[in-house]
Amino acid sequence: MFYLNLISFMVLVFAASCGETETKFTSAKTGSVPADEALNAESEAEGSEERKNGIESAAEEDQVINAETLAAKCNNTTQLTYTQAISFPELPVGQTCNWGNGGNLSALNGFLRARDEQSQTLNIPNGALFCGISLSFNPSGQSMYYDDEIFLMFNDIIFAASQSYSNLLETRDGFMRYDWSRLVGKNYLSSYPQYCVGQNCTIPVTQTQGTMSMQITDEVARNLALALGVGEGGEVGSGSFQFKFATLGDNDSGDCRHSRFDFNVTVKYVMK
Ligand SMILES: [Ca+2]
Repeated sequence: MFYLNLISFMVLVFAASCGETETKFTSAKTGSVPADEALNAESEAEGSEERKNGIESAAEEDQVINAETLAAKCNNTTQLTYTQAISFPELPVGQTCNWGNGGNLSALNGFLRARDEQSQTLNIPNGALFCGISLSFNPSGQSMYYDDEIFLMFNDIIFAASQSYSNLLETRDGFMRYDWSRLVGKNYLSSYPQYCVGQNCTIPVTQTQGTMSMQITDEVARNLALALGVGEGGEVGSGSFQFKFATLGDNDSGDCRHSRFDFNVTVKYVMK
């Protein structure tokens, strides 16, 4: 009887302590921190040094940037605006397509053989988190002309391409990435569609004077920032982002040329 009572007592103590533990666990999970943010904070905490106090812990959690927290930051913080003029100088006929050099092949009709690439740095402040991005093309009123095909990139993410090579190029984090090494030597066909990261796009066709336009939703702009690394905790900003313009050719002296190509970029952002 004594042993039975002892066992009953121990069961009761065990049950009571389990209940207490469960209560503590539940209370630790409740609060104002969203579930996803709490999960991210927990995974971030793995392997990190012990924290000295709760204030430091809260400060580190604030640095977790993902699609949800970036959208909340953009919606709940006064957004700043940064505008910059981007200009890619003309590449005139006869001075282009460095055939056989710098990763280019010799001229050969009907194949992607050579390209010329230009870049312009976006001088946005360090720690800027993108909430929106808009491009205003041809602000000088000039239309553009190119031969044979073009790519406009933001770092390696393709914003616009006169031909989509989704069959050859890699798509990561929802964005197709420019990589010349995957294109060089491949067939140059006229059957590929145009490609655009935005909406309501117009891209002039090869060897035809025209203007480019596109609209980029705020969600796509935030995803761009995340895909380019602003959620990884480092200083991302000035010098980290470049617009790039590539013109491709197959075989003739007019290839890789383009007229001056201008646009104004406006970034809406909040500070990290
Ligand atoms: Ca050509």
